[in-house]
Amino acid sequence: MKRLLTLTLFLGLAWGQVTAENKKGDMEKNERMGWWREARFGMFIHWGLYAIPAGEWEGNTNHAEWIRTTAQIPINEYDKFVDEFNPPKFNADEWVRMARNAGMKYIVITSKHHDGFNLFDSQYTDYDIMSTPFKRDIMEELANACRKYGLKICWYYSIMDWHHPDYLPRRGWENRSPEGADLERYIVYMKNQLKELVQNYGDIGVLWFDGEWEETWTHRYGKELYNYVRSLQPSIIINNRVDIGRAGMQGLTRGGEYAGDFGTPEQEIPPTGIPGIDWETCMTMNNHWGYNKNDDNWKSPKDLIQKLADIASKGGNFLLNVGPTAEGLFPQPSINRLAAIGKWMKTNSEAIYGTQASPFKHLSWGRCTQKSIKGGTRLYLHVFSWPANGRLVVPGVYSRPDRAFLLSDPTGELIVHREEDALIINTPDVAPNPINSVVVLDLVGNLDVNDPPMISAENDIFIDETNVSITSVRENIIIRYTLDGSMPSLKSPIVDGPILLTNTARVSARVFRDGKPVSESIHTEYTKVVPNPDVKLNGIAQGLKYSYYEGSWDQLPDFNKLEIVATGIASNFDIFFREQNDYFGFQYEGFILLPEDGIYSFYTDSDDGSRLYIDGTMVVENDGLHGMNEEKGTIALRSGYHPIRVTFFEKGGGNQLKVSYKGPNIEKQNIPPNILFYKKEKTFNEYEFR
Ligand code: FHN
Repeated sequence: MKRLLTLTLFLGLAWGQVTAENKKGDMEKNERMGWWREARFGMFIHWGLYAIPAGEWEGNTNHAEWIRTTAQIPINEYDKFVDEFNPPKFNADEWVRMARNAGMKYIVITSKHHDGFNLFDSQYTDYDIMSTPFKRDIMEELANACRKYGLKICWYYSIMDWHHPDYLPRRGWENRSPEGADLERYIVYMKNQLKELVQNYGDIGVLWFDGEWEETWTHRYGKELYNYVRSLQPSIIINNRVDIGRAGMQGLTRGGEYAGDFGTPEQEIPPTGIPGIDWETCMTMNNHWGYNKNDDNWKSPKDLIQKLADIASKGGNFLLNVGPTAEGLFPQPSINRLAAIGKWMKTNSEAIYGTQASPFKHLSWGRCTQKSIKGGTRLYLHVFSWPANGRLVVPGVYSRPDRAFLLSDPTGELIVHREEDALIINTPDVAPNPINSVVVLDLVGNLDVNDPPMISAENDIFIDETNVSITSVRENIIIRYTLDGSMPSLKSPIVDGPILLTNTARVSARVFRDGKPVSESIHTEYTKVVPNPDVKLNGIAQGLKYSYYEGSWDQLPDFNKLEIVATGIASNFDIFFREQNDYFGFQYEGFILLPEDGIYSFYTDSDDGSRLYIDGTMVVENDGLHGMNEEKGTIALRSGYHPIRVTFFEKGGGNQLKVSYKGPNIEKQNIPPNILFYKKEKTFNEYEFR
């Protein structure tokens, strides 16, 4: 008994230690992220040697910062730009003043982009600004200007390096031997440079890594690099591209222990807010990050101002890019847009800085951000479509209104009254701002808005039974539900714990208070399915049949119609058999051995497109040109052997394929080789199901 008590005490202390450490980690992160969450708006600057060709090479005008690769410029040819880089009109104070006047609170500049050229004075290479005629440390001048005008200076740093002899892999198109290259030595070089960047220019706000997607960069490296940079400056913020957990251009960090303080959606805005997740959308003003003199496809000031409100209404930051010219100037269209945004921010920045995500799922006329205030909550109603009838309808608000006014006229008052679950604000005929007018609505007490309950279960299919949970964070409410998809009413049962389903059901739920509905209803379908039978097999061996193809595709081709370049047996879904880094594809065929009947989820994480089939049915659709992106599919299977087929293609840039699964008593993991088999002589389709 004594031993049991000791063990319990030890486990209790250990658990307490773990939770205390987690709590300490959360506190440290919240402290570190404070200024960044307050800021909401920053400037991205892509500048380097590539500004000299300005997107044009041998008649093609669609290049930019990737020009060395997209135009396949040999390294010696490209390095001639070093002797030309001499921006006579560069003025750090001017750049920073434009950022500040636009309402931006931080600047992220490319200290080193993929081409490997360093805009700062590094003692670890001559491939830097001090080797140019300019011979001034641009990073130092910009850091000083940021401190002068009260902005945070932040560094973009590319892990991928097309110049350093130790970086691997080489570009598939260039004849540059990897002989003697040592990635570990490159990582030492990177760490030395990061030490310079973090310790030679005062406190740095963010280290914005990029170029993490090539197969040589691993989770171990990413985690180590995160910890290394954190050790140099504990307060620095590091994005999720330091590690390999970013899910493609949608940019958020996939589950698991991947490093990074915030997600990095690129050129896109998440469809909804993501509670508890820090993220920042980075976006160009036209179509290119680096300067392209022919790109006149500029986003309008209206679009940019409304994007800023949209992003803030989802709890994110907006990192808006400028690509300066080789002379050191911001393009005039960029200057104009920064000024227009600044004019709007001059009146309305309170509705952006330090705000939290909207409490509403959708507003027909615009967006909403919010802040806690003494005794209640302040809603900033970003009205894109001004009401013609003088009535701004705010639906599903159950909190008591205190006051309302135009942010452009804080001393004024707007009349507010209730009509059922909506608050109606009487608005003037003319909108204060044609792009986005902010109406402030102060509410008393804890916010109580029309938030439908959440419905969840382990999977949306099941074999015998499944438990469904229906919850809400709102106070003094009850939840009623139906299982036939009908609208819950006062006659519907009340949720008092998990709901056991033994048949297909369309679960609907709605929040009630004092006998009245106080939310919209929400629905989710759960389907009872018969698991696929396994196949009878004999004469099998471990491994997968693979076929290797070469070609240029923008989506998965029908490989069965293409000429096979090579074929063989692979132990797993390996792409190492490829004979080039780009323009290739694979098809893997075999059988997976599953231990028990159940619902199995399969995942492919790939750059570029991939698909996964079980029993001839497509379970995962992850096709298309994209960075590393993971998709999932779920299927009910009997224990035993099931045909599995995976197709994959890579066009250009990074290339990786990961195939994982999850099942009854199986945590999500890469599919291990020991459950993959192939049939020696039969083709893939000649099997009868048991
Ligand atoms: O390849 C880079 C690209 O040049 C640019 O720097 C963007 C900005 O986030 N990041 C990578 C593409 O995802």
